[in-house]
Amino acid sequence: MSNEVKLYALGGSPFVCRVKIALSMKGIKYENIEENMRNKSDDLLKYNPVHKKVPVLVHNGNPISESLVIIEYIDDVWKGVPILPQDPYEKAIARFWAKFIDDKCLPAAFKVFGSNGEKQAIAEACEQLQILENELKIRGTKFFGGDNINIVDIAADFIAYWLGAIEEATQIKFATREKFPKIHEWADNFLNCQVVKEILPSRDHIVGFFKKKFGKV
Ligand code: GSH
Repeated sequence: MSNEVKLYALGGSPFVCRVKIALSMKGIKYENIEENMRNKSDDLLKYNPVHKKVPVLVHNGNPISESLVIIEYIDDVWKGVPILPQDPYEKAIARFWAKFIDDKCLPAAFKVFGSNGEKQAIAEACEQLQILENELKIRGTKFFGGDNINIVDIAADFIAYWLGAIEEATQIKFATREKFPKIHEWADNFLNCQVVKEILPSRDHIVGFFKKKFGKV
């Protein structure tokens, strides 16, 4: 099978980084096409007319959108290191937690910064993070994937890396190591993975971006 792989991307995006980590785990070479969110390319609008967002993976001309869907596609198409569990029940559980991160944790965290650290928003975000904290405690494993990262760890890249950078940019700190020791320990392990380290944008880039976004400069 010919393998032309293109990724419509944005360097600082946690969703794009999810896909880059998955591609890197499988050793897939691809063309990175950097988008400008203020002037989206015709190709991006053509390939993702519903959401008009990055990442979009285009494999042999076929576009796929939504980072978690793309990761599943990558895992289905390319053999090698598995990104989702093989066992159907374990796979369903992994999908559940990846969805929980997207549906609950991320919106709650964004609400904290969007509301300039409103007390209620912080309480709600802490409630969601506490669920992840408890889950890590129950599992007692290095990663959500066990000894190695899987789709849940990748889905949580925002929590491991972006959250602390945005806290620094906004000076709104709520997800502290004291409150969430397991999440911090997991994040340290995750950020220490070679495949993750090689992909993530610089922390300064993220802090600078969010300082501007939240009017802190
Ligand atoms: N649920 C999507 C995914 O998982 O891929 C979220 C993707 C997303 O929010 N991408 C942002 C984007 O393209 C960049 S971080 N935003 C453009 C816009 O909102 O106009």
